[in-house]
Amino acid sequence: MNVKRLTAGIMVALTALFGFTVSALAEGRLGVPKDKGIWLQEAANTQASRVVDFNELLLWIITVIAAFVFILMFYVMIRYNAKANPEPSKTSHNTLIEIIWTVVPIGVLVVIGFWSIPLLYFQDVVPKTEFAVRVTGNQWNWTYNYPDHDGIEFTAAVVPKSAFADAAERAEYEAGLSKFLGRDAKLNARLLDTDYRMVVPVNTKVKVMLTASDVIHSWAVPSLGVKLDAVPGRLNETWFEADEVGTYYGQCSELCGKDHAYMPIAVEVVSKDEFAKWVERAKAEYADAGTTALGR
Ligand SMILES: [Cu+2]
Repeated sequence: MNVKRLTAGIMVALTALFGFTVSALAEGRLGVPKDKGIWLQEAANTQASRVVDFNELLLWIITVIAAFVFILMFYVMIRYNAKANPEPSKTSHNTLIEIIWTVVPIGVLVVIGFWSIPLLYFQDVVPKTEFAVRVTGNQWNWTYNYPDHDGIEFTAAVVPKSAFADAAERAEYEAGLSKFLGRDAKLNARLLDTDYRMVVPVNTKVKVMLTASDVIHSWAVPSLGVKLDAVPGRLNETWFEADEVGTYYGQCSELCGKDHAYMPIAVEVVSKDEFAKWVERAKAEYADAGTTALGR
């Protein structure tokens, strides 16, 4: 049974029924949530597509279980109510049924574990990476530090909502971003865009070292399949590899205070050449700041 195709079929049926928008594959690469989307964000790398596939598998398992339980419940309510079945059965034990309801759930858990445990390790065990980026969560922005590139460091904060209503303010933010990235850049998504972006090269394994300076935050980029808590006084590590050039958005995903909803994450994935050029420019301007909670 092709799980992907079946799921797509169901989504199309739902769209026909309720007018939901099925999140189509993005043109170019923009890792953003789709308007009226009800599905997970489109996967942009192996990590994310494995997460999406696993979610689909789980959805099928829980759908079958829920349908079975509901049908059984209604059957019992109708067939064995006091009117239809005035003389109740006095059965108290049935070895076969007990074996079935023990073995079947074990089987279900084994099937889930067969897929979930390897995925967990795939995300958790950091492979050999080319370089690391230290990410520090602050109330309410993110500091990015590149220890392998002379400690380039900058802090990315949300672009205010007003910039999406006011053309002059928007142009100002876009000019700043273009200067930072070294090429024309546009704001793409209200409340997801930041004044600076984490910049990484395409097809490169990058280690993300996470911590926080005040309270617990969580660094999450759905389309890249990354989500990990940033905990003050602790160092958490994860990794990702982006398969395509583009801009990928995420948000702080651990309630961290009043502006938790306003500390988005924007990751700019550029070609290796462009990354090398960016590093040279950024070194001149942002190197050796060394002010993350991790120090240098
Ligand atoms: Cu936060």
